[in-house]
Amino acid sequence: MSTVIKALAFAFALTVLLCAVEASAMTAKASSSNGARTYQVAIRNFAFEPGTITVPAGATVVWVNQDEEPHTVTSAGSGFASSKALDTDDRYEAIFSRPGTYTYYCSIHPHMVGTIIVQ
Ligand SMILES: [Cu+2]
Repeated sequence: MSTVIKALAFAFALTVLLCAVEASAMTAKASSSNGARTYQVAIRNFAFEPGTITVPAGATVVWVNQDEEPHTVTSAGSGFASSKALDTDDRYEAIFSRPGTYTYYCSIHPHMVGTIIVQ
């Protein structure tokens, strides 16, 4: 194979690869903007902030532990799945598809409580 043909083959392969990467990036963007909304709750200074949030049905709630101590997001009922212990900067997500009031607490520090109201 001549050097020119090799160079052309490489350029073609690179173009195909870049197109594939771009296509997958577009797919990821489309799937994250399909109407579902994400709400963040910080875990900071041994408290959930905000302590109570109201979200639409289908929303995703993301907790982020900003403390140096581990915390959990533990459902007070069976309304949603509880987290494991979250270390500093760990995130935990839950999707709330049904309207209702969901209370939760930290199993390590049970005085830490929070409420998700799903409308
Ligand atoms: Cu805690």
